[in-house]
Amino acid sequence: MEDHQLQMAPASLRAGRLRKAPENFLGANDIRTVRAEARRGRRDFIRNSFAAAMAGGAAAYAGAQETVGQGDPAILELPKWSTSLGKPVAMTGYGRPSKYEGNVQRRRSPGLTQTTQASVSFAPLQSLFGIVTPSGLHFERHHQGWVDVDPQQHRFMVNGMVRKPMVFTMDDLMRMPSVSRFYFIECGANTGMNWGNVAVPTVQYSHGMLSCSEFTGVPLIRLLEMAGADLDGRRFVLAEGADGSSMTRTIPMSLVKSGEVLVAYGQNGEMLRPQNGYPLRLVVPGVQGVSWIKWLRRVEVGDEPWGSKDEAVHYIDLMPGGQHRQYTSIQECKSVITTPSGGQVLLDKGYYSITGLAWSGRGKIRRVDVSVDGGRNWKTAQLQEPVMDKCLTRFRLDWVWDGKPAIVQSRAIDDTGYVQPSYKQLRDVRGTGNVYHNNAIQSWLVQENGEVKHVQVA
Ligand SMILES: Nc1nc2c(c(=O)[nH]1)N[C@H]1C(S)=C(S)[C@@H](COP(=O)(O)O)O[C@H]1N2
Ligand SMILES: [Mo]
Repeated sequence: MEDHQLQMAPASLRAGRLRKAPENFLGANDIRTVRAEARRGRRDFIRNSFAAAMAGGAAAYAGAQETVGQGDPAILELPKWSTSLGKPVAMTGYGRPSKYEGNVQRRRSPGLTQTTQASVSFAPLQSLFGIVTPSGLHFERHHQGWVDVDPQQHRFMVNGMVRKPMVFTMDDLMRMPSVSRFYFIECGANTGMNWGNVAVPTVQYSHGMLSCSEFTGVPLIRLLEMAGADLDGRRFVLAEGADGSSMTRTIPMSLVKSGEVLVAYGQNGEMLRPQNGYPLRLVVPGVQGVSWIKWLRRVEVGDEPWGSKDEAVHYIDLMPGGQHRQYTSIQECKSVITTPSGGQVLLDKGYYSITGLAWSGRGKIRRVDVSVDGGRNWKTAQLQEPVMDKCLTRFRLDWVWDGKPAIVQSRAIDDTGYVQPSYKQLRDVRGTGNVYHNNAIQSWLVQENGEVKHVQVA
C-alpha cells in the first residue's frame, strides 16, 4: 500500500483491520488458546475486511476477490437477528456489555503474590478505545480489601490547623458547587515488574494499574477555607481512609491550593464504584495512586509531613548509595503502545494502526514519537483531541508491517519538555534496588509469525 493510500484509508478500514486481530486477547493464562483461535479466525477476518478494503480501493488485501467468488454467508444470508423480533428494553435497569465482549475483564496478575485483601487487579488497556476507562474496568488496588460504605453513615472531617474543625455528611458535600474533570490515576507500582527484567506478557499486566475517568467533586481547598484552615507558611494535609488499612498519606498544600485536588464522589457520570472508594475519594491529579485516598473520612492540616506507616513502607524509591526517596509524588511523563502489544497476534502483513496512551503528572502531552525499529528511527504520532492536563492522551501512527521482526516503542514528551527515558537512562539514575515509578520506554517485539511479546531494550 502506498503512503498516500494510507492517508486516504477510511476510518472503517482502519478500525476493521484491527478489531479482529488483537481485541480477542484473553489473559496470560489463555495466550495459547487465543493464538489458536486467532489463526482459526483468520479466514473470517479476511472475509470481514473485504467490504472495507473495496471501499478504500486497497488492493493490498490478498484474498478479497477470491472470497467474493466463494460467496460469504455473512453477506448472502440474513442472520437470525435480522428476521426476528428484537427483545424488549433491558430487564435489568443497569446495562451490561454485549455477551461477545466477555473476555474484556480486569485481571489479577499471574506473576504477583496476592493475599485476599492486599491485592491488585489490572485494567485491560489492550481492549480499550479513547481515553476513558469504563468504571467496571478501572484497576483496583486495595491494601486491606475494599469496603461497602453506607453513604448515610459516612462522615468527612476536616481538622488540625483549622479555626473550626468541621464534619460533612454526603448530603452536605453534594449540595455544594461541584466540578467535573478528566484525570488519569496510576499506581506508583505500575510497570514495577519490568524492573526485574521479567518478560511481562501483556500490556494489561505491565501497565494496567492505570485508569482515567471524569471525576466529580468539591475542590478540597473550598472545604479547608470553610473550616478556616491556616494556609500560610509551610503546610501539608494528611488524608485518611475509612477502610481497615486506615490508609494515610501526606499531600503538600501547594497542590491543594491549586484547586485541582478534589473530594470526589462522581466517576464517569455516576457515583464512585465501591472498589474505587464509594462514596468519597481524594483525587490528586498527577500524583501517584496511593495518595488518592479511597473511602476518604478525614483531612488534617499540619506543618510537617506525617511520615505515616503507609509512607514509611510503600512506594519508596531505593536509590544508589543506600539513600531512599520517601516522597515521590508526581507521576512522570510516560507512554505505552497498546496495539500491537504483548500477547496479541498480527494476522497478516500489511496495514496496522499503531495506537497507545501517553500521560504526564506534570501537565499535558506535547508530542509522542513512535519507533518500529527498536529506537533507531522515530516518527511523530498523531495525538487524538482533546489533549488534557494530567489526563490520558490517545496517540496513533499508520504502519505497514512488512512481515519481518519489528520492535515497536513509544516515547512521550510533556509540555515541560521532559522526555520519557529509556530503561537504561532510568537505571543509570535509580540504580538496581528500585521497583517503583518505572516510566521507561516500553518495547514490544512483533515476531515473524505475528506474535507480539515484551522485550527489554536498553
Ligand atoms: N483507603 C484506601 N485508599 C487507597 C488505597 C487503599 O488501600 N485504601 N489504595 C491506594 C492505592 S496504592 C492506589 S494505587 C489507589 C488505587 O485506586 P483504585 O483502586 O480506585 O484504582 O488507591 C489508593 N487509595
Ligand atoms: Mo498504589
